[in-house]
Amino acid sequence: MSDTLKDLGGSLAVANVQDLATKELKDIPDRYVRSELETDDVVPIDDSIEIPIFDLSKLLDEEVGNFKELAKFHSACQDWGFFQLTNHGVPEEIIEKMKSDTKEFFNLPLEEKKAYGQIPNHMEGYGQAFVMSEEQKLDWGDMHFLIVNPLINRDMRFWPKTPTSFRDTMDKYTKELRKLTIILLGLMAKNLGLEPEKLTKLFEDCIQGVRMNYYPPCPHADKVLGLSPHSDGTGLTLLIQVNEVQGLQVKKNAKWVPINPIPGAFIVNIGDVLEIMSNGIYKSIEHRAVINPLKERLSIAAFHDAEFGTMMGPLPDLVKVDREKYRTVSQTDFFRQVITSKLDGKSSIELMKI
Ligand SMILES: O=C(O)CCC(=O)C(=O)O
Repeated sequence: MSDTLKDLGGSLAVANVQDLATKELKDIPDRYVRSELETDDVVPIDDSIEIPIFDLSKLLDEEVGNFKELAKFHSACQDWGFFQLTNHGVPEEIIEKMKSDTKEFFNLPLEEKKAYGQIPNHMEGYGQAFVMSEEQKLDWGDMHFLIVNPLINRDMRFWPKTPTSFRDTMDKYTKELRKLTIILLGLMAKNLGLEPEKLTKLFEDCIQGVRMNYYPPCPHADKVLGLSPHSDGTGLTLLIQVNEVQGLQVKKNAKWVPINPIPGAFIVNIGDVLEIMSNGIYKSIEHRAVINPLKERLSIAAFHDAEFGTMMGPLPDLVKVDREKYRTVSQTDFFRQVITSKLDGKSSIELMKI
């Protein structure tokens, strides 16, 4: 059994998009042009459809009687797989520092960032994600990915030294997010009719990875995608936008619904691992990032996965009450499948379905 994500696979090296965007391109290189955007159905941003919003203090307030709120939370995890979370308890100054350090990192000269570049067959570092073939369409964005927890799995070669506060900021930020993840999983477990520890103990020393995304503006924004449609091949994702540029969209009833982030809130989503563990009661939802024609956009996604060595399959208590809907595989096999596939909607989890 693997206790590392090293050498499970990596992405092919492709052009740096931040750099490409500084060149006065007459036309967008063909590999970035996404013809599907011409026919995709996108819900207007001012439409009344929006992902559910929860106030964590209300979800936790047993004195006031949080049954109704918890019931709404359960439905949101079943129907949307996405929600915004306010009053989450993560100190604002830690979030703001994480945002400013991330911004400063992407503002470094290219050569400095490349010192933390991806290496073959490995998923961490600065570069692009999930490029598996020379023919594959490319995303209009760069990213920097780090494994942050378990602490022993940190590979400091990829951790920026500039800004000088980056390492400490990342440490503080992700510690807060691990605590928040356990709180949310405890609520989900209760809603699934489980003793909370049946789920939370699997995530105690969770595998936590952070992807910082940088999407440069593009004069042909309607032709490119910042991040291809995908569901997260992990447990729970907590995302913040670094600046106020909209770009995240989730798929609901075959339409793309833009998310309007609430300042200070986390955007939370269920990943494939929670869909599998909940035996399909909760859903991981396809999402993507679009590009702004004039402004850069930055986001920080923190992924939380069960501890190393956890088998990937439905929780035993849930298959006592319903037929088993997903296969159970080793975590290494599961991760290898996720890491070595291009982002393609919910294709990875489809392979797990019985
Ligand atoms: O940039 C965004 O808003 C989406 C990021 C995302 O989905 C990811 O990093 O997996």
